[in-house]
Amino acid sequence: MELQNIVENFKLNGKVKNIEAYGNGHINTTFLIECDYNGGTLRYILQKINTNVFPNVEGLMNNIQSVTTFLRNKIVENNGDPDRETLNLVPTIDGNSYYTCKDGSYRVYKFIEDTVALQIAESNEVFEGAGFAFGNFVKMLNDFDASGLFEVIKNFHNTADRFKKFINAVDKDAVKRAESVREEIDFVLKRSNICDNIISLIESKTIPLRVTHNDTKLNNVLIGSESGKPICVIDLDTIMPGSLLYDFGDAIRSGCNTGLEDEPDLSKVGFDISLFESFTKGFMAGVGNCITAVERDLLSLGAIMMTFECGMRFLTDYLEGDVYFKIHYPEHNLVRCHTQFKMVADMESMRDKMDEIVRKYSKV
Ligand code: ADP
Ligand code: GN1
Ligand code: MG
Repeated sequence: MELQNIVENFKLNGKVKNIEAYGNGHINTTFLIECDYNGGTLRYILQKINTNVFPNVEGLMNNIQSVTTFLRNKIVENNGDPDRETLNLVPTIDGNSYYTCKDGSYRVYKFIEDTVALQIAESNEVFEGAGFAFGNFVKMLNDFDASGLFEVIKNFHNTADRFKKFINAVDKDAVKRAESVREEIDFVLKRSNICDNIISLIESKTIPLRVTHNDTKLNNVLIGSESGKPICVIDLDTIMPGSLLYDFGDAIRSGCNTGLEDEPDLSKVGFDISLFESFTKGFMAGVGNCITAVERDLLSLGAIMMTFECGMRFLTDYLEGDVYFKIHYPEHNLVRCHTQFKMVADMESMRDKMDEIVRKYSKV
């Protein structure tokens, strides 16, 4: 079905004049819709939901609906702007949160104007702001009732389970790539003993299970184009019970890299400790006293674990024949794996400094 026919099923204002591909996500397929409206242009985001990754669209969309409704109320209470500070779903003509046809399932969000999604932290100030936004996000959801949340991807950040899947992929060697990535496989095997570090702390209740975002990549927070201040945390597909260490860790993984996640020239890739300091400062301010002392002491572990896990996921996907992440060329997942492993090695060598920084900004 043409995209034009699909968008006719949503309650858009104005007349659709253009639809084009948009953004840099690895999972969904995102489009920008432009409408003529009152002599100007009104924009929306259309997304085709990746049902390979999210087979239960109903459960996924119920999560997003309930979390955005909850956040809206919080933002109003805090005298914020609920039309910009959280995602706003545009309902279908039938009043549903998504539309399904033979081509797949689609949803529409209001476009948040005058913002940018950054692939790389442009300055310490901007990254400190992102830290505040993600810390505050965990804080805002502190009293959200998680019992109605559907677990969209089971074991999403269970690194021990990810390790098992990795070993299966190596053993199966579906596309005969294992031999060519022996070094990368060894990098993972050498760290097999750390894989259950976070999950066992959750299971023993040493750290709390919270409602977390779980995909706190830098480009999942929209930044004001003029102000450089964080405006809205987006990409709410993976909101689920999880650990604060996941959210802190994944943001460090993506934002403290001096290069892009898929930079082929590894001399440009590395862990920037000054960006780590900025993010930590912002995150601590945003999360306030919602963090426990045990969580605080594990933040740098979280950063290493999330980066390691992500590199292992890219390598697993490479071994399985690129069935999960969108790729733009055959070695793309391997290139991504290399950047993550370089970051892991850098962080391992700077762990003490990272811990010192965390303590400097700790409020608990
Ligand atoms: P994916 O799960 O594929 O990463 P995202 O939901 O993160 O998909 O969207 C992809 C990109 O689209 C974002 O990085 C951002 O640039 C843009 N985007 C998404 N939602 C909005 C919105 N409501 N307003 C403006 N830009 C958006
Ligand atoms: C995916 O959806 P996106 O592009 O923000 C992935 C994350 C990875 C990230 C790596 C649902 O995030 O877990 O960390 O790519 N999302 C999902 O860039 O698997
Ligand atoms: Mg995204």
